[in-house]
Amino acid sequence: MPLKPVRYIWMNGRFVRWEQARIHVLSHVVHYGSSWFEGIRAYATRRGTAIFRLHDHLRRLERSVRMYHAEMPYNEEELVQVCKEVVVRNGLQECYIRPIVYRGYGDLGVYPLNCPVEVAVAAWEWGAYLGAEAVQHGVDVGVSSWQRIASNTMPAMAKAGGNYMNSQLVRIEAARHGYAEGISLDILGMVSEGSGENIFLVIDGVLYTPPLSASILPGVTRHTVITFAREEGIPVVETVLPRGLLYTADEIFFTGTAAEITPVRSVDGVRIGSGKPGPLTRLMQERFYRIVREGEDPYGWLTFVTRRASARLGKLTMRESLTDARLQ
Ligand code: PPE
Repeated sequence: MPLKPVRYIWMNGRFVRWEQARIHVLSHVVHYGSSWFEGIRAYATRRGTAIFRLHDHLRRLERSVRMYHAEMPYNEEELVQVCKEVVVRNGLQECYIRPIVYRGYGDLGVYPLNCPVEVAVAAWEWGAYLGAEAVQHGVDVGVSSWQRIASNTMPAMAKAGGNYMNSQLVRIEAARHGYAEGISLDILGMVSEGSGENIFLVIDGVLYTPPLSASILPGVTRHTVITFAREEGIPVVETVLPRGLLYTADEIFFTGTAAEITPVRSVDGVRIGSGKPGPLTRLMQERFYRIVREGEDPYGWLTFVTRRASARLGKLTMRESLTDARLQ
């Protein structure tokens, strides 16, 4: 999917034209993968455009940065404001928002702490992540020969640029084998996650998902699904899952901001359930779309990007803009 440019990207305190949002080739991040990012979706709900779980994504971003001894130059409230403005100024109704923090230009060599920590927030229209039919009909996936990074190599819990070197290998291999996505096992051979999604298995009415100790990213969508399931009275078990379960589960689905809730139709050519999205997967999708399409928000997960939208809801959640000096 080639990027479709919009007008502005926010970079280090101001909006610049999309084409001008550049960094120096000797920036630390280019050489050593030193970046941390988020992927967030804004939806055109019936009540106006709203960003899904913005605060939770920004909190994870701050933690990712902190794990690498860096400090966020902007606080959560500032970045909330910036994310909203990026959507509004680009006239986007529904989009993907990408805040990225990186070590910039100034010093080179592995030791990173003398480089500036910089921040940019971009947004663009991004359709279905695993193919147009994926959410509806499910995807065919394979177990990767690449294992997921281990707890004592790099923290999988941090959404760091460098981690995605591992994800890229998984994704390339999957594509070579004709799969939409690959599933990584951790170094003990237990199920970990997709290259860009968390994974859930349904077995005899119980929802299983790997724990943080299986080198997963603590996904916001994963948490969303766990919340729904508990409310529905469906038992949720976070535990280590041996590979064999991937071939015998009644249902399997991926969760992620980009992938949303995508059913898995087969693993390594073995059909999952009937080969069609199962009832629990469907229920989770329904609950999810009720929030992001209908704009129902019992959990306070939606941040409406305009005053009108939030006013219509009877709560004026939008603060005054950050000073224009900062955002111009
Ligand atoms: N695991 C990984 C490795 C991952 O990259 C993601 C998100 C998740 C789990 C799910 O996390 P969450 O989005 O909070 O539910 N992957 C993002 C990046 C995809 C990309 O290609 O870039 C995403 O879905 O936005």
